[in-house]
Formats: sequence, C-alpha cells, structure tokens
Amino acid sequence: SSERFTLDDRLPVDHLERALREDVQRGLAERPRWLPPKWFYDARGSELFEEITRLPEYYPTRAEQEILVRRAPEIADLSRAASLAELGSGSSRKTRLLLDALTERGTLLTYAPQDVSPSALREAGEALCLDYPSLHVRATVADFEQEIVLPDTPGPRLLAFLGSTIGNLDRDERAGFYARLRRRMSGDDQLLLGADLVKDPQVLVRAYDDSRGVTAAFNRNVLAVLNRELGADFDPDAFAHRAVWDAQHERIEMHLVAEAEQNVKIPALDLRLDFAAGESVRTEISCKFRRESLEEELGRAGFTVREWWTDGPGRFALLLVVP
Ligand code: AVJ
Repeated sequence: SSERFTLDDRLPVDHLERALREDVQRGLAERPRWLPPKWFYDARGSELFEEITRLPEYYPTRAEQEILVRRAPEIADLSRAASLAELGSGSSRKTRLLLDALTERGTLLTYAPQDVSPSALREAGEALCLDYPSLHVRATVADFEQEIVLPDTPGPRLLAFLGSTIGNLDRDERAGFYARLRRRMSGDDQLLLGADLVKDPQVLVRAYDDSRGVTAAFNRNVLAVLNRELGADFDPDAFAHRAVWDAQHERIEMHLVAEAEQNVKIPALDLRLDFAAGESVRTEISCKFRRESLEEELGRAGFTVREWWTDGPGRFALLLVVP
C-alpha cells in the first residue's frame, strides 16, 4: 500500500466478547478465583494506567524510560533495524525514543505496532505519521497471546516488548510465549525486552498500592468492564484493593477482596456467584525478575542475551536478545 498508515484488524468481530466470556467463566469458577489482567484496559482502564505511570510510587515506567534515553543510540547501532515491531504498544509513548535513534541511524523504514486496541493504534499511528514524515506505520489489531505479527519487510527487525508486560505471564506462559516468538524471528532479528527486577518488597507493594488510590481504581475498573460487557451487577465499592508480594513466586499479586458476603449475577453467562466475606479474586500477577533466571529461561527457548542494561539504582532491566 502507498498509504503511510495501515491498520490490519485480525481479531474476529466477536473475539473480545467471546474471549472475555470464556475467561470470566473459567477464572471465576476456580478457587482461588482469578481474572486475566488484559480486561483492565478499556478506555477508562487505559486512562487509569497512564495515570499510574505518572505516580511517584510507580517507578517502572520512568526507570525503563531512563534506560531507553541512555541506550537508544546503542540499540540503533546494534540492531540496524529496518523495521521496529512492538507488541502491546498502547500509546507508543516510549517508542519515540527508539524511532528517533533508528531514524538518526538512517536504517528505519517501518514501525509495526500490535495491540488489542484499534483506537490506541489509530491514535498513536496517526500522530507518529505526522512527526516522522518518511516512516511507514503498519498497525495490527491482534492479541499477542494468540498471534505474534511481524512485518514481512526486508532487513533486520527489532521487536520491542516493553514495560515488563512479560511479568503478567507465569513461568509456563512465558516459556510458550518465547517459543512462539523464537519461531517467528529470523537470524538477524533482535528482541528488546523490558523486565522489572526483584527488589525490596515494600517498594514493590507501594508501586501497586499507591497513596492516591489510582491503582485501586484501576483494579476495581475490571468489575465495571464485567458489568458493562456481561450485564453483571458487581458493586465495585464492595471490593477492597489488595497488592501482595508472593515471595515464593517472586511476584506481586493484585486482588479484589469482597468486604462482606456478596451475591453477584452475570446474566450473559447465566451465572450466580456467591462471595464469602474476605474471599478474593486475583486480577493480576506481575512477576519480578533476576538476571540469572531470566537469562536461563530465555536460553532454554534458544535465545542469547546480548546486552543487559539497568537504570542507575538497578530497579529495571532492558535486554537486547538474539536468536
Ligand atoms: C503493564 C503489566 C507492566 O504489571 O506493572 C500497573 C500493569 N498493574 N499497576 C505492571 C500494572 C498495576 C503493569 N504492566
């Protein structure tokens, strides 16, 4: 296409609705109950997440940004990427640092963001086209848990998976994800991976339980999504926000805890749920990483870590990984 911006929607029209129903049906029936974190991100949830990234307690976004500012020229030199693909690109805010460096280096032709939100892709894509007048933006609407779409452009591709979104997957899910990624990548492609690191549990818990209650609102928003999409009658205010450090799995878990006994109807699923007082729904895992074990799990999938960069205080890592 001669258009500088294209958007390829690969999700079947009823995908989100079908997947949501399946996830809710499965997760809320299990004990302990759980929901996948991807359902946080409707328009309101995406707004709340943007607000989280600006909170004083939520360091990961700023830490990763600091690394990108410092290392973008090296990333451009080492990858010489003709295209930059990004999984779960959202607002593409941090991406500009990479686009600037790769444009400066003179190799970049195409940016290929992939996200489940067509509106985020359109907004970000159109803004980028204005600011990068020779860039081609090839956006894809797809769920990276289902499919990983890389542009079929010539030359090396740099695949970015930033923000420690990888932490939302447990060990087994990560292994499956790496394997699918590895199969899609050619010998000259590279992966740029953002990973939040294990640190003082107090610092971690505060990052997920901020004093202004933005993360609490973000967490409860998933109940509003279920109310709207499935006609459920959750009272979000009847659930307390909890962030806990699971030392065994080295992960933060977010929960919604029923403050009193609740009966909830989900008509679209013909479901009635009884919550005992104190019963919780796990809404997110956010795994934290150590260098050795992360390099090892990537190695098992056939990847080699070429560079490991951290921010000054060593809170967050950015990895350049090769097949
Ligand atoms: C976007 C998945 C990386 O786990 O830190 C922020 C989401 N949840 N605060 C994270 C999130 C609560 C975030 N990720």
